[in-house]
Amino acid sequence: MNAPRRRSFAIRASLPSWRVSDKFRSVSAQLPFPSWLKAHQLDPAHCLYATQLPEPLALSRDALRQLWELHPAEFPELTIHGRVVKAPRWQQAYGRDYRFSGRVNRALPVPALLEPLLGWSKEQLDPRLNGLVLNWYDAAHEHYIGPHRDKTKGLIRGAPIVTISLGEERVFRLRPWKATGVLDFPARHGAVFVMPFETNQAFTHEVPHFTRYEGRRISVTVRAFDDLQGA
Ligand SMILES: O=C(O)CCC(=O)C(=O)O
Repeated sequence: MNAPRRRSFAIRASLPSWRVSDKFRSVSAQLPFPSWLKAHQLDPAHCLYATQLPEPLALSRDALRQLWELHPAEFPELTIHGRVVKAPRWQQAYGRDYRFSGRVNRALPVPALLEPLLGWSKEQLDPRLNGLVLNWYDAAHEHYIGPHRDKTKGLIRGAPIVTISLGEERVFRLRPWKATGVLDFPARHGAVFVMPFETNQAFTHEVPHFTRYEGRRISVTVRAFDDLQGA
């Protein structure tokens, strides 16, 4: 067994400072999202909303280490352009199966550690949110997620996709679908991004790897799975 890596989970508890070009600075919150979410206008019709996880929900270093240990042993397989490849990160669904790229990530029961995050998301953001998908990124393995739009089949139409970042800061990068441009948002420990359904259709999102990274990040994504629709 490997010795624990001391440098993991270096958490910076600073407030977000958004590095989005002035042209796209926050304009206004659009209903139905709560007014305490900060709206970042991406184009005239689409926003990404953001906030910081409330202090009582912030996971301690010990809790983060426990969460890290939950990652599966194997990398999930993806089919990209007809080829089966291993994803460059670990992934696990909790509460609801997650179907993507022709595969099904069979859900495990939601662990007690994650229940407060799901509960908060439902109570504060959208009561339809019902399932979690975690991604574990280890900079030592150059983990990342490439540009993609979340598949909407199996999701409740109109419900947002929530991403909670834990651990090392990364960049959450958006690009307009079939157009040029990049919008970067710092995904710090405790950052919460709320992506409206329509924003997911109009923009890709990704979490790139850069050589400056040396720690570990976990993203807790919260979605509204349509139990009646199934696969
Ligand atoms: O890790 C993240 O912040 C994004 C995860 C993601 O894009 C996904 O699960 O589809």
